Amino acid sequence: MPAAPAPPTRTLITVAPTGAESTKADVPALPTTLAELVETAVRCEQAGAAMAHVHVRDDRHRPTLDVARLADTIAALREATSLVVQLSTGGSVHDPLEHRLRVLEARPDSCSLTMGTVNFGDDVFLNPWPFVRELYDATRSAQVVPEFELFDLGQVATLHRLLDGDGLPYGDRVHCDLVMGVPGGMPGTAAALVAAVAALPEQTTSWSATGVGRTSLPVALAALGAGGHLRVGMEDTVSFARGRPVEHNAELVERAALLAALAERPALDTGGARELLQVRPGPW
Ligand code: KMH
Ligand code: ZN
Repeated sequence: MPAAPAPPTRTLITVAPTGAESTKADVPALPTTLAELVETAVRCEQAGAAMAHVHVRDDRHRPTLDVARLADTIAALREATSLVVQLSTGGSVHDPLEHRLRVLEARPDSCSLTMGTVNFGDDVFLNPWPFVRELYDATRSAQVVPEFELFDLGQVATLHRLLDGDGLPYGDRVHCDLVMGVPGGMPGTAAALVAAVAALPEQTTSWSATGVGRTSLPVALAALGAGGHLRVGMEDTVSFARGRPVEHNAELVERAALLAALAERPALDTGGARELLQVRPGPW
């Protein structure tokens, strides 16, 4: 049996500040305007985040994949922070596949790339195999580093199929994010995390985990214990604790940075994140 890889000495903290599924009306603290998003990004970088997983909203706070708006958002984030900017190609459960493919035209550093279809609460998050392959191919043409998002063990198996058949991504690094606790996906438990990590392809160079809703803390603790990185943010949980809404994404990043420091793997800075993920160097 091969020796387990040494755990990383630093923790990549990704913040997912907005998402596409919560409404501004339901969650007024959600950063949906460009000004709110930039202010959030600045504070989250100060708190220890090195990458932002970004969903963009329109003037009425609804999810949008408008390419010009995405490009303007990337430019504003690059102006105000040195965060690695990862755009969502998942969009909302209602976004058509062709709009999701066009996200790469905005030229982010990184993008999410989900390895299969999953029930998503009462909806379906659609990722058919031909779409996964087409999007993967597009990431390489656009020199965008994908983050492989894995919602269940079947998607881990699909990642093997993709890498074995189509080869390594741009930058040659394979960074995965286990998205756990979605109603329809794998549960946000330590047992599920250990099973998923054990099944990751040998080409994997780093992985993080995200627990949705009340699985946020158990998943973060399990990820740190198993040598993983962390993703936190209001895309994934809008409660800081039982009965206590999140007031600002920075609170979640601060808590993640504290947990990482306690695990003696303090937060990785943005330069370290660029090195880890091998995103394409600027100027853009
Ligand atoms: N909004 C979810 C249906 C991603 O960003 O790539 C999909 C999602 C995943 O958020
Ligand atoms: Zn997302």
